[in-house]
Amino acid sequence: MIARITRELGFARAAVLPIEAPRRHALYTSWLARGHAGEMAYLASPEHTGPRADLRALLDSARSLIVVALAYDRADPIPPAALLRGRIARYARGEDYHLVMRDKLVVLADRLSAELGRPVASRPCVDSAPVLEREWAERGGLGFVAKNTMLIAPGAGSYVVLGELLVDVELPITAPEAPVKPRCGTCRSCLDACPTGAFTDAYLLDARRCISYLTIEHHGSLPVELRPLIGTWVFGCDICQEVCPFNAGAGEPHAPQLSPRSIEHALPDLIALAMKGANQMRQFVKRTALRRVPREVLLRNVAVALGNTRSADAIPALEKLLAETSELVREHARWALDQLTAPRAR
Ligand code: B12
Ligand code: SF4
Ligand code: SF4
Repeated sequence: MIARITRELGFARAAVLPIEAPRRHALYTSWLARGHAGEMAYLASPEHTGPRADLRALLDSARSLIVVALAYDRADPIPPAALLRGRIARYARGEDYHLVMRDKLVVLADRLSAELGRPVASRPCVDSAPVLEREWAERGGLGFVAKNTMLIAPGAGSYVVLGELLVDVELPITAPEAPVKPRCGTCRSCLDACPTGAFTDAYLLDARRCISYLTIEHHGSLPVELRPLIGTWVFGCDICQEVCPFNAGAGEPHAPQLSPRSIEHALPDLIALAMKGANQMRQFVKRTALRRVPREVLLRNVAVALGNTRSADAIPALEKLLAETSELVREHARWALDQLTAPRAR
C-alpha cells in the first residue's frame, strides 16, 4: 500500500521502518564536538540532539517511520551567452523543496488514513526537523551513504531530497535486514574536486569550509582566504555531486515542481541580480529555498561571484553595491573590486 501511494505521489524511493534507535547518533555528536557545524549552533541544542536519538520525541505514539526520497532536476539549462552567470545549486532552483515535500507527506498521511478507514496521527519531517535523515534513508534501503556524505540511491543518484513521515500505525516493514553496502570503492573524485577542501576525510565534511554552508548558513563576513574558492556559486554548491559517477546520465524522472523556475533561478545573470531592489528580490526568491537567506546575504554572495569572474564588465554592478546600506555587502563589493583591479597571479 505504501509503495503504491508513494509512487503515485511521485517519490523516487520509499521505505517503511520500525521505530528504533539510530546507530549513528554518536557520529553526529562527535561531528558537532569537532566544531564542524560552524555557526549552526541550533544543531547542538537539546531540541535537536534529543529527538535525533529518539524519534518518539517527535510523535510519542509513533509506531512506524516512512522515509522517502524525491528526485530533483539535474539538467543544467543552456543560458544565453555573453552575460556574467552565477550558479545556484540544483535543489534550490524550483519551488522550495521543504514546501513540496511537506505537502506530499501530508497527502500521504491523508491517503493512508483513508485506506485504513481510521484517523492516523502523523508528523511530517523535512530537513530542519531534528531527524538523522541520511541514516534512516540508508537503513530503509533507499541507497548508501557515500564518501561525499550524500545518500546515493543507485539509479536516481544523489540529486534527491529526503523526507520522513512518522505514523501511529504498525505498517509492514520494507527495510532490508542488512544495510545497503557503500559502493564508492576506490573512487575519490568528490574528495579531490571540492574546491575548498571541505572534506577532512571520506564521509566527513567540515561545514565551515563548504560553499553550501558559506553561501547559505553563514551570514557574516566570508573568510577572505575562501572567497576566491567559492567561484560563482551564489547559493549552495553541487561540485561533489557533479563529479560523481552515480550522477552520470539523465537519471530518473524528477518532481516537476523542483524544475528551475527560470534560467535566472539556475544560472543567474549576476549583474541583474546585483541590481535587484528589495521588492524585486522578494519576488525573485518567493516560494523558493532562496528565501531562506536575507537579501544582504544574497548580495554578499553575488559580490564575491562577480569578483571571481575577473571581468571588467562587473565593475558598474559592484560600484552600485558599494552604495548599499549594508556594510556586509559593501565590504564584499570592495573585495570584489580589488580582485578585478589586482594583477593576476602567474
Ligand atoms: C547540516 C546540513 C548541512 C550542512 C552539513 C552537511 C553534512 N554533510 O554534514 C551543510 C550546510 C554543509 C549542508 C550542505 C548540503 N546539504 Co544539507 N543538510 C544538513 C542537515 C540539516 C543535517 C546534516 C547533519 O546532521 N550533518 C552531520 C553529519 C554527521 O550527519 P549526516 O550528514 O546525516 O551523516 C550521517 C551519515 O553520513 C552517517 N555517517 C557518518 N559517518 C559515516 C561513515 C561511514 C563510513 C558511513 C557509511 C556513514 C557515516 O552518520 C551520520 C549521522 O547519522 C540535513 C537534514 C537532516 N535533518 O539530516 C541536510 C541534508 C543532509 N542536506 C541536503 C542537501 C541537498 C545538501 C546539499 C547538496 C545542498 C547544496 N547543493 O548546496 C549540500 C551537500 C554538501 C554535502 N556533501 O553534504 C540533503 C541531502 C540529501 C542526500 N541525498 O543526501 C539533506 C538530507 C536535506 C534533505 N531533507 O534532503 N547540509
Ligand atoms: S558542496 Fe561544494 S564545497 Fe561543499 S563539500 Fe561539496 S564540493 Fe565541497
Ligand atoms: S564521486 Fe566517487 S567517492 Fe565520491 S560519492 Fe561518488 S562514487 Fe563515491
